[in-house]
Formats: sequence, C-alpha cells, structure tokens
Amino acid sequence: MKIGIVGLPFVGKTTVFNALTCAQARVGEFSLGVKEANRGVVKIPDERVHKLASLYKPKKVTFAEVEYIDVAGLVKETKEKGSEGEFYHSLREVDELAQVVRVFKDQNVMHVSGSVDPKRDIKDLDLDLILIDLDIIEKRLKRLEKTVTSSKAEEERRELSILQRFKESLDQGIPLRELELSPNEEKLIRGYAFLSLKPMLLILNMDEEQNNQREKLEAEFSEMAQRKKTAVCSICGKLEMELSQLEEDRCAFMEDLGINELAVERVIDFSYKLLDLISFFTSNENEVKTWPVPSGIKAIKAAGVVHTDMERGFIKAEVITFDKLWELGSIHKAKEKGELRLEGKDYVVTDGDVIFFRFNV
Ligand SMILES: Nc1nc2c(ncn2[C@@H]2O[C@H](COP(=O)(O)OP(=O)(O)OP(=O)(O)O)[C@@H](O)[C@H]2O)c(=O)[nH]1
Ligand SMILES: [Mg+2]
Repeated sequence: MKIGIVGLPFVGKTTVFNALTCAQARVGEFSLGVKEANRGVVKIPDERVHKLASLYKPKKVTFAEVEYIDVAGLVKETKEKGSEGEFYHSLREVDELAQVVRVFKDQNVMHVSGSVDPKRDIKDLDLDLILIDLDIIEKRLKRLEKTVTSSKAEEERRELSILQRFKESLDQGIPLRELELSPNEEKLIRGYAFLSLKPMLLILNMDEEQNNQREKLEAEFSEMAQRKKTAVCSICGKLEMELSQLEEDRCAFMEDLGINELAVERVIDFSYKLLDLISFFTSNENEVKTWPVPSGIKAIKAAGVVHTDMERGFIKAEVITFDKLWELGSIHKAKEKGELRLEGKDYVVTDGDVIFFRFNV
C-alpha cells in the first residue's frame, strides 16, 4: 500500500510524515519545487502476526507494509514553477492520498493563504488536483475526438464518453472520487492515474492544546467524512513526531500525556478501511506472512496474490480463522478437531483467515 502525503505548503506534511515513519526528514523548510519527495516504509502493527510467529517460530516474519511519500506543497504557483508534472509523477503510483490539513494555530508558522481555515484549504487542494486531471483529460479528448470518427473503435468510444463525463464533473469542481464508476469503467481509465479519483484521507493536524476538543473538531468535518472515498482523522503532528523520536521514555511520556495509542496505528486503520482492504495470513515453519487484499476477494485470486502458480494450479484452500487457531493453540489440534475447513476457489476470504493453499502445476 502506498500513500501520498499532500497538502498546501507549510501545513505540517513532513512533520506528519516523520511521525508516521519515525523518520527525521527536515521540517520547517519551504519545500516547494525544491527537493525530492521523502519516502518511508512502515511495518503495519498487527498483534495477530506476533501470535502466529509464536506458534510457528518461523525463520522469517513478514508484516504488511505501507510506504508514505511526502511531496512538496501544492499551490497554484506549482504550475508556474513547472513542478506540477513532477508532483503528478510522484503521486500517480499511490493507492491513496492523505491530505494534511492545518488546524494548529501558531503565530510563528506562516500560512500561504494568510489565515488558518481548514475547510478552505481542503477545497483549494481539491481544486489543484482537479486542474491537473482536467489538463490530462482535455489533451486526451482532443486526440480521441479525431480518432473516434475515423476508426469507430468501440473501446475508444467508451473511453471518450467516460472522459466527457469526467470533464463535466471536474468543470463543476467535483473531484472524480465522488463519482459512481462501474468496475469496467474503472479498468478502462486506470492508466491515467487521475489524482482526484484516488481515495482521500483528510488528516487534521492539531496542536496539543486542541487535542481535548478532538471530537468536536472531527464532528465539524462529519459531512466531508461521509463523501465517497473520503475519511477524516485528526492527529497532533508535532507532538507525535516528537514521540516517534523518543526511544526509551516513549511509554512514560504517553502515559503522562494521556495518550494510549500512537497516531500511526489510527492512520493506518483509516487507510485500510478507506481502501476496503482486509488481511489474510500464510504460515509455516519458514515464514509467517500477512497479505493485504481487497475485501470480497475469492480464494483463487488470493492464491494468485501469494504466487501465480498457486492460482494456476489451485486445488483447494484449507482455512481457519486466526482466532480459532489461537484458541486451539496449534494447527494439529485444529485438524484433530476438524476445524480446518476445506474451501473451493469461490470461497470469499475474510479478515484474519489463516490459509494453506493446495495446488498442483
Ligand atoms: N505548532 C505546531 N506547529 C507545527 C505542527 N506541525 C507542523 N508545525 C510547524 O509547521 C512548520 C512546517 O512544518 P513542515 O512539516 O515542514 O510542513 P510541510 O507541510 O512539510 O511544509 P512544505 O514541505 O514546505 O510544504 C514547521 O515549523 C513545523 O514545526 C503542529 O502540529 N503544531
Ligand atoms: Mg515538507
């Protein structure tokens, strides 16, 4: 899973990036058009993986990972500075955008629009994404309108009609993520990697003092959180960054501050839900491994995620939920008790399944 951290300049993107990845990238430097994106990989914490490892004592334990990419702030000037293409390029590969939104009020930190106004900033960033997408669509439409009349290709006709619909929506200021798309339509336009189509996690970046009004703050954004492919969460970026940089005393500090969970876990949780992902596990003496997959995936496709041969030569899947396996204490016990289910290729994988694929190629 790859997540692109975006937002207006100086809203705390790099601060949040450091908090999430325990990195030490420099903050407080105006990064617009200046430097390359920061990248950092985080292992996704999952108690179940530790427990499976304690059962199997494998040589290797593999957690699911998320890569965060922290790009320069996006504003209208990006276009003038010619770094818009670069911005799109670093982000086209990501599965989701996380927009850092400034809520903290610090006189010492400038705001490009002159005042702290989170809802305005969210709109402004959306507008920038919309303009980038529109640019791509308009160029493509010009070419398509010519070729469609001459070649009469069915595929191109369909593409033309989707792009026209997209253009109408973007012209009205509606980001593409809010549109209803069929799986076929999604497939047809996937190659464009439209930015306003990507799911959006809004991360409200608060000051420590605002933490006690967190629920009230999040409630103000509840309408936005209900929009399609959109979620809202809040964190104290600066505080969390400082916590992430502590090693020994972190727990003591957290206790003092009344924090029982680091932001990274909450943010990852939201990201999983937003992308509609679940995890299943494979486990043996060599490796215990987490596999994040789209919810609703069938056993045969899940096999293909592990190895193409497993999908090609799929025979059956032996499945047990993690909870059941943990309760019984070993796979032998599970077999004895008949708790290891035999499932066919159309079985719908559920979160927490431990799966042993049987295949033959
Ligand atoms: N008070 C306060 N200051 C913050 C917080 N988050 C970030 N800052 C400050 O805001 C300034 C900008 O932070 P960065 O993390 O560099 O912001 P950025 O969005 O990455 O900036 P660009 O990359 O230049 O667009 C720094 O001086 C941070 O210390 C916060 O939660 N509270
Ligand atoms: Mg930055």
